[in-house]
Amino acid sequence: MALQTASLLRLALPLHKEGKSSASFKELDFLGIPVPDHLKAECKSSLGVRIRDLPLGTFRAQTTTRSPTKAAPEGKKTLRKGNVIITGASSGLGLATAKALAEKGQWHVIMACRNFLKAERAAKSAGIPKENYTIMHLDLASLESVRQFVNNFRQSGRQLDVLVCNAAVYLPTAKEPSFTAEGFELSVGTNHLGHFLLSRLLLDDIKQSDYPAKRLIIVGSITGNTNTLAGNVPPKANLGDLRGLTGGLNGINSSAMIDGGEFDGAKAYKDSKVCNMLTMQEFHRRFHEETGISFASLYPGCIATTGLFREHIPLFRLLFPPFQKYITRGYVSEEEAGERLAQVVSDPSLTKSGVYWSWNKNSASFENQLSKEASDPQKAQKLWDISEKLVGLA
Ligand code: LMG
Ligand code: NDP
Ligand code: PMR
Repeated sequence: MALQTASLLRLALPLHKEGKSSASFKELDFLGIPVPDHLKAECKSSLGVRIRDLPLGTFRAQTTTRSPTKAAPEGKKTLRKGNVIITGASSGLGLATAKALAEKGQWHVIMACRNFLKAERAAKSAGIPKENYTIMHLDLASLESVRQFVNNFRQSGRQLDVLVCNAAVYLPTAKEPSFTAEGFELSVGTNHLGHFLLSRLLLDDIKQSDYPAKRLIIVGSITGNTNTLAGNVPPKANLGDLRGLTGGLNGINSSAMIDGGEFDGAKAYKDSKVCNMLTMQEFHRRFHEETGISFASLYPGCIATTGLFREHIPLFRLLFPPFQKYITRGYVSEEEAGERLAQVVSDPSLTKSGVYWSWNKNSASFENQLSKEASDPQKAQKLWDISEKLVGLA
């Protein structure tokens, strides 16, 4: 631990804005993490580990958009209220986004949640105006429930303008895998396969909407991108040749891990985020031109206080927020992260499709670069084909 502490204190991360994703790893010098040259630490003072030049792990700002929060162009004044489905809106980022959008008054939020009562309480205590939200049951760990949700939504008679795939589980301390109703490892089953089926089914509904800026958004993460320091904290995301996924991720006649390796809950989560980011790009390639829908993913910042870390050890939960606030400076509050995702839903300047959005420390959005694996078109296509089979679409 002393060694780890010393290593951490050497960290300063003057990230190279023009850094390349194909970094050369020369040394194992940070908690056993291979750190590329351009991420190398720089000692500032004995305690004051100073990390310059944020955003950390975001390498290239191709465009920077200072997004006005309330930019409502003249011509859009008569626009009807938009309908947005947000999965996992009962806590954390999803709840904060639901609140940010509902308070704008131009959105009706369908909170798609596995725990109806929890969602109702959360919406009430967040003060979301009653007329601006509806809660509908969705358990992403059951494909049957996903299909049921889609039917229920269709029966509601609402048009669908934007879908936000936000829900996720993270099981970093699990020794053994657990499984969805259909027998897929739970993190990939929920975070990727559940959302894959949901978005495939709802694509038709979004297509039919008459809303001018239709969007499908999937929440990604820095930790799935190995072109960043955060993405190099072990265990690292790696889908390999997808042999475990091809085998059904059931832990019986195939591995529970996408790459066919031994179960590791933290890796399974990061792998699932890679799937989310690959899926968004594959949607873009297949459907953007034909439908005009914008497909996007994002890294909203490190929201170190959310329920995502509920399964981590108590010491981690205690130290992680101050670590992110004062050391990495990657921390963002739930409220701020909610504003960011709300921008991707509704801001007229963030309509570009196929983009992975990130924000710098002044909360200006920019198009970020995905890792080599998370932007590999062959892998995206293979992932799409296997996922279609697993969820019963092919
Ligand atoms: C691993 O554990 C699992 O083993 C693995 O299986 C997998 O699940 C993985 O990716 C998930 O998690 C995680 C963790 C467990 O181990 C670590 O990786 C250690 C890093 C944890 C990161 C958070 C620690 C941050 C500590 C910072 C202290 C905050 C101070 C803020 C004030 C700053 C003022 C300028 O281990 C733990 O969770 C235990 C965590 C103990 C970490 C101790 C590390 C020491 C870092 C020293 C920082 C120096 C700051 C000194 C200031 C002290 C003031 C009190
Ligand atoms: P939370 O745990 O606070 O929120 C996750 C939400 O997902 C909860 O509402 C949870 O429901 C829901 N959920 C979990 N399993 C299912 C399921 N089977 N069916 C339906 N809903 C489910 O975490 P965050 O707000 O932090 O996470 C939101 C998104 O942000 C995730 O995609 C995560 O990967 C991403 N993210 C988070 C970061 C962070 O630092 N926190 C950083 C980068 C990305 P319930 O309330 O019932 O548990
Ligand atoms: Mg990470 C250098 C910046 C940075 C950023 C932006 C994050 C984000 N993390 C950074 C650095 C580090 N983290 C370093 C240097 C370490 C080693 C001390 C470290 C460790 C660490 C752990 C153990 N970090 C973590 C964990 C988790 O369990 C979290 C995780 O991987 O969840 C999948 C996590 C995260 N760090 C982040 C972010 C955003 C997370 C969690 C959320 C997510 O990706 O969805």
